[in-house]
Amino acid sequence: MKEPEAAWSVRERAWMRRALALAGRGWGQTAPNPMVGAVVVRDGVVVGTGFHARFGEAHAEAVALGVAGELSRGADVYCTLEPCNAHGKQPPCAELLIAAGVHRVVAAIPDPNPVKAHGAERLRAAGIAVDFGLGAEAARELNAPFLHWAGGASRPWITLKLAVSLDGAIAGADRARGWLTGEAARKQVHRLRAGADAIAVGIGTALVDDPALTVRGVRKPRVAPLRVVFDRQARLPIASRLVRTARRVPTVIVTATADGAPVAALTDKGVEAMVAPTLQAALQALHGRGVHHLLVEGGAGLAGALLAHNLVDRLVIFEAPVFLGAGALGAFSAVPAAAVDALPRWRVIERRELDDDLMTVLAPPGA
Ligand code: AOF
Ligand code: ZN
Repeated sequence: MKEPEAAWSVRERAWMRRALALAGRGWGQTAPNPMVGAVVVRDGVVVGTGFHARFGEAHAEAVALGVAGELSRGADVYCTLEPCNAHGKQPPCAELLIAAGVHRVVAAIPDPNPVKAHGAERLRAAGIAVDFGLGAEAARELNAPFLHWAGGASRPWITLKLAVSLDGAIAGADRARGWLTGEAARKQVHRLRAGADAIAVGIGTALVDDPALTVRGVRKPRVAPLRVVFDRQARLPIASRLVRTARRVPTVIVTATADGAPVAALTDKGVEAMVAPTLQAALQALHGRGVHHLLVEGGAGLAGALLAHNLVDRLVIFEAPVFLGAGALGAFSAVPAAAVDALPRWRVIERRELDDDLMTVLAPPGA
């Protein structure tokens, strides 16, 4: 549902946009908590800004109020999330806002965390006006994995990322893999990785690419994402990069059975074997061990399985201006056939040019 953004003034929207941009500076640092930003405005002037910089550290409102100091009295505060209402690692922001004597709070979305929620009620009881909804769509998008988890989901939020050619392929006829996209797109992939709790590939991709699945060239996340290979028969080579570094970066294979020499050889090198009979069971198991955001990086088989079962929450396509031509491996060749007169349309959330590549972020039909 679209929020009635028009109900807000241009300046209000700008202040919330600023709060959202501030929130984004916590990218990769706040999980399993959300990213939050806050802007304190007094007489039309921004007098304090803040964001939740790292899990366990000060909340956005506390930082922003600290910057504003005495100027907080009578001010309006723009928050990307409802101010919290209970002691956790940090004191309740609602209390800080009341003590600071603010006039009004504008929050993009409610806090779904039952332990911390209802800050708005507390603020209103203290005579502070609270409005919701400004910037809600962007706030929900920024913290989608957190909201998905807090909403009671039993599997991780899943982002499927694929780099494709103009003809929608991920590999040429010889099936050799190489980089299709340029430097800027690659950097964006590493940023995506930094925002995920785990990064997964299918065994086919692991065998052909020998990927490292680590975060490089961007700010390191607070916790290195878990590396996951969907590998029913435990075919991941002992000499692969993933296995060679498994003692340094946690690495899991999802297998059909824990028995047999191949699994034993891998676990001996520090790889964890997660036994799951189905894709759904695997996702549930990953969720159970704290993976709220799973980034899947291919290949075509795993992508097809996820799409066939409606398990993709966001699709991120990096399209490079190249052709892979006849006999190429289509990125979506494993997706079930569809009828042309009833094609559900994906919703475009963002399109961005990255040098001469094009990134498109999509939400599934109906979501
Ligand atoms: C806010 N402002 O900046 C953030 C909030 O353990 P704690 O005390 O850090 O609390 C974490 C919870 O607080 C988190 O799950 C979410 O509900 C809320 N996050 N709330 O008012 C903030 N980061
Ligand atoms: Zn708080």
